[in-house]
Amino acid sequence: MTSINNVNNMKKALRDKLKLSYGCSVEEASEAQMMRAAALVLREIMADREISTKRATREQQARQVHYLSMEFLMGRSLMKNAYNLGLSDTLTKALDELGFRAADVFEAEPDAALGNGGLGRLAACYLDSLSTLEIPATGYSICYELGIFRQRIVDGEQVELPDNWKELGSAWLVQKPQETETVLFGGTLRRFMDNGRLHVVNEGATPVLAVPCDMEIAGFKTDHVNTLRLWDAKSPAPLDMSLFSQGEYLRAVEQHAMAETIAKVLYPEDNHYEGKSLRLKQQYFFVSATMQSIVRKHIEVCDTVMNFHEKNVIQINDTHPALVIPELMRIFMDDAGLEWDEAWEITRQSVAYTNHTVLAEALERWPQELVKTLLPRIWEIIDEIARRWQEHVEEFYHDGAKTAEMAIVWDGQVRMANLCVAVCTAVNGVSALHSDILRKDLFKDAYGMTPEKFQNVTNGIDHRRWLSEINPGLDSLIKELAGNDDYLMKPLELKKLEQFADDGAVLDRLAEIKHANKERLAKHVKRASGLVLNPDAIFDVQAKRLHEYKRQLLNVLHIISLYHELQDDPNKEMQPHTFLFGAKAAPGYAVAKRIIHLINSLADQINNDPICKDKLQVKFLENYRVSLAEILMPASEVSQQISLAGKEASGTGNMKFMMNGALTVGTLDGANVEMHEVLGDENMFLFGLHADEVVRVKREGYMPQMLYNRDEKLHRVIDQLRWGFRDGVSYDDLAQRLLMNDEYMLLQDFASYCEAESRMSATYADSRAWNRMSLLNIARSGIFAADRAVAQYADNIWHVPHR
Ligand code: 26Q
Repeated sequence: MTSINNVNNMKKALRDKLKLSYGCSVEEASEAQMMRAAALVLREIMADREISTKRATREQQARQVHYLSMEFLMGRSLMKNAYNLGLSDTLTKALDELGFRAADVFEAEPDAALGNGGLGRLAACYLDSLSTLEIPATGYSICYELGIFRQRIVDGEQVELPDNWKELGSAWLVQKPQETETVLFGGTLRRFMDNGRLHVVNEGATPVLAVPCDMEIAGFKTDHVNTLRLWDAKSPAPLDMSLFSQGEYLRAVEQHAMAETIAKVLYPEDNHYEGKSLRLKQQYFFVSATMQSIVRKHIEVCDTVMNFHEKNVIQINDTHPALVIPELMRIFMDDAGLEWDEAWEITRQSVAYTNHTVLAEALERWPQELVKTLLPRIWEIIDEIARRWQEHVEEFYHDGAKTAEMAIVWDGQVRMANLCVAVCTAVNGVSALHSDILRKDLFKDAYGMTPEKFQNVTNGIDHRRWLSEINPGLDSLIKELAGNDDYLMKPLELKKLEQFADDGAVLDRLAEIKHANKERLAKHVKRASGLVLNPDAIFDVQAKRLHEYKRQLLNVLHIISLYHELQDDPNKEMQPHTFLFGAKAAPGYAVAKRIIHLINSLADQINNDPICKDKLQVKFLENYRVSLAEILMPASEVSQQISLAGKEASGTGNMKFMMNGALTVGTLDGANVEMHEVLGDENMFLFGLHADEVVRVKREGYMPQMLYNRDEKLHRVIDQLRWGFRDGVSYDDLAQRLLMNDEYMLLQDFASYCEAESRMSATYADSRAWNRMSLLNIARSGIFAADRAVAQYADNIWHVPHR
């Protein structure tokens, strides 16, 4: 292998790859071709290291982590891999010298958007830390042909387009057909005795082939390279005519149809469960392929499954891969010949579960009949686990209500969260408050039985990507002030910045960096939509999936009230304010789509009203995604984290904003609580009810109409929704929703929110105070690094050593 250590041999390697895979010269190559050539150059380095890493793991028989997730929201990889391999400057220079604009080559890479939002992006950040901390680990998911849809805004409304990413994005994927697994669906069970043992076989099942597409995951400042294994679905039977003549026509077509659809598309719902049979097929497909592959490799090394739990730990990312539990039992009993009790002990000690939501509508409950027909053997095993669990609970509590609450199978449904809680060795939430709610509310009875199972691991983000890579100005300043780049491996070193909190020159430079990043974003927005953002206005940003509990609508209500103030007094002195939104709505979530339309109607009104000139702007950024977040975060000054307290499990966008120096306007929800712990009241803008107050007010009877009648400003804002704006669209439906029910208590928190926003604006006017707060936010953001979170999983849940 060519070792690449300078610009010249990088240039040569790029030329060679272009020649080999496209038969073209540098002069003839497009940006996309150059991007793929660069990917090949880096992959060659990573492939060698991946092989060595695997060999070392095998030889040491080290305990391995298997991170199962229906989503990995990877985004782009070229810059990331170059960065981790210590080659980003070399690559950038080489591309420049070959006559390319390096930025254009990086931008030619499509996002690998195999996820909806927080949960998927978290999995991607953790892969980076797993490699960097030198933990032997593999991620597993589905190689969806279509990632999260591309969003277009047409006449103010969201339109979904297919995200065909693989054509160009497959630069990072290596097919491993020799490691194909077969997954069985349907069929009927037959039992027979042989050698005094009961055997179970599935006859007439529909097989689907699972073909691995692997992606190498390089760590930072290490040769350790892990793998992300994405399973592609293929039909075992080619649709050929010879089969038809044998009367196998329907069977062949069915097999094909099944294989064709399974890996077709990522479900675009986020924090919402729908009992679609294709979704269940996807889950079992990737879980079964993964577990067969893991057990096979384990036996190759250890010759027995009896020590499986000592050498492997399976992390279940939300309940979506929960079928690993019955699938492992099935493999141990039906394939490896263990008895129930043996299989149970090994399974139990191998699995750990992370919960990511407490919203009732997001908890998976599969119809028992669906599980039974699609996965007959899995159903039997679940049913038996459920029966034994129920016995155990009855024995412990002697309380029918609790038995019902905690049941795994109840009322014709399989409750996946209860299955995970009953079986797993560890159950964790993703922020202090969220883990507390799991213990005291959602899983309180299970907590009463096994309190030691319940843990917290507050989420973290890949700070190398989300600060160093995407905000080079800030990265340089930090390194210069520290005199080293230690923060890259030790994020808590950011703390050292605090000594510059009162250094005017440093604060000025921080402000300059932010301003330059704002101009960069403004340029991007101008190119994409024509709107000219005012770079001297506060960039006040809410970027996250659109969901009622996240309360984008509360943000809108406040903007309308500011607009009213301007209408009442067009000469009013006010801090210029630019509100930015980025959000995808699930295609079937009508209310969320209405809110997007509303934001666009409001933007149209405000951006075209002369009284708002140089004072107020609103912009909905189309197609929010990882690569857009990478431009947005460094340019943001205010981070909106305004969910109703108790609803947002953690949030991770909040951490990205903070790390890039934005100040938070937020409720005490999710990880905002930990942010508040390190920042204090004086370095963020808190408002709204606390989680326990939400519960109390709801219990005592919440009456949004009273608030509407009592608060004049609020009254006028709600009425404005009814009349709508200059495009003539009425939002009476949204107004009614707030007045009649207001499930997420927007009206309750409205006054407090307006007050926090005006405190924030007043602070912004004092740029010295603002920049000081911004610096302290960056300095104290180190605890939100994924390295810290993954180290906690390693120490407390997986029990594996790490760097
Ligand atoms: C389930 C069944 C059928 C179809 C779709 C789904 C589904 C898909 C995605 C359910 C939930 C999700 C995603 C949830 C999610 O992203 N949760 C977020 O996880 C983050 C990482 O822990 C937290 O920071 C956020 O607070 C949480 O909302």
